[in-house]
This record gives sequence, C-alpha cells and structure tokens, in this order.
Amino acid sequence: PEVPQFPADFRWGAATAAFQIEGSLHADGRGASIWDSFPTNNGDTAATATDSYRRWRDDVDLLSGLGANAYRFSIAWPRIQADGAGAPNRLGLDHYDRLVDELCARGIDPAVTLYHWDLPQALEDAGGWLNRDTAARFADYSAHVHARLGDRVKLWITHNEPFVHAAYGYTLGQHAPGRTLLGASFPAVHHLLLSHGLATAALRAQGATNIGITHNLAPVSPASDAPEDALAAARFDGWQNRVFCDPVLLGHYPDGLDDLFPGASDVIADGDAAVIGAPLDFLGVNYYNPYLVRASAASPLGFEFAEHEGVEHTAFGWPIVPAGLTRLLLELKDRYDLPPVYITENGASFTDTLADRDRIDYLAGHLTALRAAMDAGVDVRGYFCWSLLDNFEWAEGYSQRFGLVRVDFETGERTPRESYGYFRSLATR
Ligand code: GCO
Repeated sequence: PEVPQFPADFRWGAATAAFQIEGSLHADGRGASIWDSFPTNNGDTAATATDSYRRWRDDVDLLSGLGANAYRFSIAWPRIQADGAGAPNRLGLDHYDRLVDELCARGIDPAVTLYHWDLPQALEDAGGWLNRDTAARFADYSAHVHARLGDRVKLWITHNEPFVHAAYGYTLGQHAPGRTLLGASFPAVHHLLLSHGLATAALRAQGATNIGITHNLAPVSPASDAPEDALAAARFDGWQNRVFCDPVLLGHYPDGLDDLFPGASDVIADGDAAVIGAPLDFLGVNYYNPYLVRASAASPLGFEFAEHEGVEHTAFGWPIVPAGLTRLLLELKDRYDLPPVYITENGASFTDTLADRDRIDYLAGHLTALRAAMDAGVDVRGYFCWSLLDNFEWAEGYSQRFGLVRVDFETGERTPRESYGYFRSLATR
C-alpha cells in the first residue's frame, strides 16, 4: 500500500525494551529486577527472551537491513546498579557501550530509554516507586548511564509509559510489582514523574540536550450520549492522558486529581511541580488504540471499556483505528504548547506468519494517519515501530508476536517478515 512521503531527515526506527529481549538475567553482575519473578499468565519466563544480550550484533544487522536510521532500546537498571544504588557496574555499562558503538558505526542513532519497568528488586524491597527515595536513586542511575554513553546517544527517554507501569503495576496488579492499591497508588505516579524531572536535571547538568519522556496516550470517547458516560470518559482521559501529560507539559496536575486519587495532594511536596515541569526537548508518544468508555457501578474504578464495533482487531484483541493517531496528535496540539514529537511505539501483534499482510496494512494505515497530523501542523520527527523482534510481552509471555522479524523462541533464529521489507521500502525511499 501507498504511504505519503515523509521529510528527508525523518527518523525511521524500531523499538525494544531490555527485559523483553535480553535474557541472560544473571550475566555480568546483573541484579534481580521486579520482573524476574513476576508470574506470567502462561508460565513463560524471560530467562532467554530473544537472547539479545548475546545476539545484539544480529539485532544491529537486522536494524541495518531494515533501513533504520535510529534504534530505541532500553537500559536495564539492574545491570548498571545491581541493587539500584552505588557505584556503576562496569561490565553492564560495557555491554551498552558496545551496542551504542556498533549502532553509530552503522549510521543508526541510539535512542535510549532509561527505564522500561525493570526496577531493581532491592529498591522494590524498600517500597519501590511508592518510596520517594526511588526518584533520587533513578536520577543517580541516569547520570551514570549518561556519563558513559552521553557522547553518542542522540535521544534520551527518561521513562516508558509511567501510566502503564503505575496502573498495571501499582493500581491493578496485573504487572510487576503486582500491587493492587487502586486509588491509593498515587505515590507511584508522582514519584515516577518526579524521577523524570530529577533525571532530566541531572542529565542537563552533565550537558545532555535531547531529553524527553514517553507516554502511552489514547483518544478517549464516551460510549454513548449519556451524561454519566461522558463523565466516565473524562475520568479515564484524566487518568491515562492528563495526569501524565499535564505535569510535564503544563507544570501542574489536572483538576480533579484528588477525585481520581484521594489524598493525592498530600504526596506532592513544594517545588515538585517545577522539577517535573522543566521544559522537554521532545515528547515520545506510544499509540496503540483509542478507548470507548462507559460508566460502571460494578467496576471499582467507576468505568469500563466498550467494544469498537465494525473495525478489525489485532491478535491481542486491540481495535485497529489509525485515525485515532491523527486525532490524538491534534488533541495534544490543542491542549499543549507541544514540543517536537516522536512516535516511540506503534505496532501490532498478529498470528504467527511470515506473510504478514495485516501488519503491512497496519503500518500503512498508521503512517498515513501520522502524515495527516503532520500536515495539520504537528511537528513529528520520527517513528519507531514496536517492535523489531517478536519478544516477551510482559504478563502475556511469548504469546503475542509484535515483530517485523519472526523469532523462533526454541533456537533464537530470526526471520524477517514481509512487513520488514515493507518498512524498509518506506525508510529508504
Ligand atoms: C507497552 C510497552 C511495550 C509493549 C508494547 C505492546 O506499551 O506496554 O512499551 O513494552 O510490549 O506496548 O504491548
């Protein structure tokens, strides 16, 4: 399928995350993370994953063959500080140093995510993100990574999807660390955002210039005209989008925060808002699908999701709505004085085949929708497909295949799918 042209300096890349691909969980002094022991729905573990800690050169070859000029990957904090504090582990830094060197040698800009959910277990034992001190620890860790890689890394992403990490990990308990605090989970939200601000300041003090945060954002609509559904939709939009974007882009939380999280204001210290709201160099946007929301007295959250009728769904059951990406970006532009945007994730799981026409259609639809938002004035600088490889999909283990490249999880063998060639044709034209 045809896709409109993108600017010549557009960044085309793929995204991964350390815990989802690396394996080698005990190599070179890595400490335990909160995900190491978290049970998946099907018993899969990330002990090997795509074996990328050992096969990273194969991954760089695949990126090069993909025509990528950028690669978004994350650093595993427990490889840099086994217990989340103290002097950095040279062997852990060496690994990422080699990866960054090889990427640069191949003309691929490294885009580093500092935190993609693999908190050192020792910090969890001290309260994890509920503990304000974890934010200070994160800034310290980030400074160590920047000191080693900062001369070559082009984009710094402090956090990946703090909404998902806080909501699934601390509010609902479906991800590590598996806490089910519901409305009492706000300290995790706030300390994640505070840590973004502290890490940003630490990196800037060391001369870093291109720092952003990646949020998982979605346009939200009420499922009906009923006023209670409109309220429920506004509530979910507040929780997923505004609670995470307003502090970093406006410098304060949205109205109604204490309604979502009773007692939230007590967690926020004087000066925090300014730290969190320091200007961003870019906003990372992960887009997967829009939400239809209706009120529900039965749900502890007061709302539930409704099905999107008449659209196709991915293997994960997510509705495929490319126009949602245009709408999302235009809404962001209306709400905020938006810095440059990178689409730091967009992609889909489909049934395991090499002839993945469905993924090609997905990419074409979303890239066309992205271009429409750019034509309407949103400054988008790049697009990272989730994901380069089939990988460990958190609580779902290996059951959801998101890769442009198929992975045989028995042998580690990598085989590009048809979508890989399609992506290449777009990235290199
Ligand atoms: C997330 C993460 C990725 C996921 C991807 C597909 O959004 O949950 O950033 O690690 O694997 O989004 O669910």
